[in-house]
Amino acid sequence: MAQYVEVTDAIKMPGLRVVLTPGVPGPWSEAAKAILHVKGLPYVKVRQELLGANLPLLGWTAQATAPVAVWNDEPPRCTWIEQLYLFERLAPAPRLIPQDMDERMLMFALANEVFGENGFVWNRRHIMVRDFSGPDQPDEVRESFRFLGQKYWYGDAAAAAAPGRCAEVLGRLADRLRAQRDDGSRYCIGRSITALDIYCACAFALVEPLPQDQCEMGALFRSVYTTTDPVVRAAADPVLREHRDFIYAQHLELPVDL
Ligand SMILES: N[C@@H](CCC(=O)N[C@@H](CS)C(=O)NCC(=O)O)C(=O)O
Repeated sequence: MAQYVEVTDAIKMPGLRVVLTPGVPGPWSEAAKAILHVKGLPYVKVRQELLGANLPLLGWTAQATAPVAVWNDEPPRCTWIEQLYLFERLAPAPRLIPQDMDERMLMFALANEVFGENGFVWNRRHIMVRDFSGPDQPDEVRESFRFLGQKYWYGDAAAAAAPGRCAEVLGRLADRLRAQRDDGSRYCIGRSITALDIYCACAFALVEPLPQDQCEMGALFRSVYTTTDPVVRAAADPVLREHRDFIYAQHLELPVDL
């Protein structure tokens, strides 16, 4: 079990502090941890309280969500793209942002589809809210997902669009991975790992989580993460799981340390 410090203590510390939600393998947080692992960057884990008010975190970073990365006295980095630039600056090797401009533009475009606002993970969360906030759910589950829905602007239009948005992103990634495979590469772009490989591998947890011996999850979380939506399932080409398993086996920490 990972060690976490409280936000109130972390604020006073120098160096790299990363706010994470203990026990929850959220894709944005797992990707931040994975990048730090690949780069061998030391950091202190800081506790975010799942579904809590997180007032000290709000005071420190002007928002209440995880992950956040804070380096010394610099501004807190609250989104995946700021975190990637920070980690790449602190540890330039191995490079996770392609040097070639065409590859770099492609990587950020696809990464935004997976991890950006209204991308795959965002819309997959809308589907969770849709499926777990109804009157048939136990009170605690329903209230938790209603809270998440309000926090991340869930509504009828968002729910209606979400499966199609998720499926189009998965389809585009699967096409790309197949083309890369035909060209002799197991990676999303070029012939070595980029941040996009990590984002895809971590996002796939919301289609099918890693097995229990590699990522310990409670029964409720496992069922919330496992996709049952027929549109999303149909788009979950096996090449995506093969890529996730390859990236974890070759580059990331297993079992996942929560
Ligand atoms: N701000 C991040 C996204 C992070 C995010 O949305 N985290 C959610 C994952 S569901 C979270 O921490 N939710 C738990 C909570 O709000 O308590 C980014 O855009 O890169």
